Amino acid sequence: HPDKLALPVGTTLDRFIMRKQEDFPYATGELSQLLRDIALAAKIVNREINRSGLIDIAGAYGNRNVQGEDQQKLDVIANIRFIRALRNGGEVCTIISEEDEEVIQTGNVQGKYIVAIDPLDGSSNIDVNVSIGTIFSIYRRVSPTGGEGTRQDCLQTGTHQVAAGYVVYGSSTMLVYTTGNGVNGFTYEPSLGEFFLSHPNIQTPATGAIYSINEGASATFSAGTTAFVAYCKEQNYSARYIGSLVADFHRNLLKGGIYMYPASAKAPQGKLRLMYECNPLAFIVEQAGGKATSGRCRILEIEPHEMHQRSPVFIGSSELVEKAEQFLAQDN
Ligand code: AHM
Ligand code: MG
Repeated sequence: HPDKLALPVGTTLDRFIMRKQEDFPYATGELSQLLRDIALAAKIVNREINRSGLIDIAGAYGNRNVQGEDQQKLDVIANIRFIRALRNGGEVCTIISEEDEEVIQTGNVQGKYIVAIDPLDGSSNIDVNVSIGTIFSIYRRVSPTGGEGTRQDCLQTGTHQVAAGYVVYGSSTMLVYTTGNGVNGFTYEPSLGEFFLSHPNIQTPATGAIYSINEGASATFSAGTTAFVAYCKEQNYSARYIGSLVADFHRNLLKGGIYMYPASAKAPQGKLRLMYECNPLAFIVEQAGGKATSGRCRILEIEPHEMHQRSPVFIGSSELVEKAEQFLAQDN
């Protein structure tokens, strides 16, 4: 589906979503509404994150909440906020969240969409003021409306995503998403409470000079991963690893590079979750011209059999991922 109109930098997210919807003559606007619900929850979570450093100070002034409860952890708050926004929005029948063991039925039995979400990824970074993120993925339900979303609704392969995105809460807060028609990035202007188009039609460089992996675990890497990391060093690539997936991914998307969370002797399926982390970022990277593989196959084609399933992932610039695949072939 060709882009009928390119929208200028500075377009608000709401307007952008509305105009994109006009490109699809039969669209009912439900997906647009769902994207706006996510953006609203992101603003709320952004506010909570920015205030988090103040909580102890406020506490010191006797400003604790009336019940004297301990402040809830931010990842729990983010989970509650996103679920509430999706429930109130009405378009989503079922949510699966990295924070919840079980599926969440919203009660919106007419809702046509399923959302998979990691509400606050990299939460170990909060205490040290490092960027964190939200990652989401949207599917159309396959079961008929009128009842709860089913297991099959929730366990669709990544190729069935209708939209995916992330929010990075960093030096600026940004929302980046795709509906399968390119990738666009929006930067939050807190004084106006709006996201503005800042990165239209993101294309990731075909190659790059950054590799991102937790090398502390190198003793447990496979032969293929070890050889590829050695190759990156021979090429004099820069090592960059924040330890916050969204931030590492976002940097490499814009600059060119490869992010890896491999299988290891300790974690044979790697660490990252297929439904909440690998699939949404794989959809985005492919839409931006990049690639994502598990080392065995394309991430988006992995058959999920369990909500919280993990997968190894090698994701980023197409030439670097292809190079990694060559080295990883020896493990298969
Ligand atoms: P989390 O979902 O428990 O926050 O863990 C995911 C995070 C990612 O943000 C990051 O890329 C990865 O874990 C880092 O893991 P490690 O410390 O093993 O390198
Ligand atoms: Mg996570």
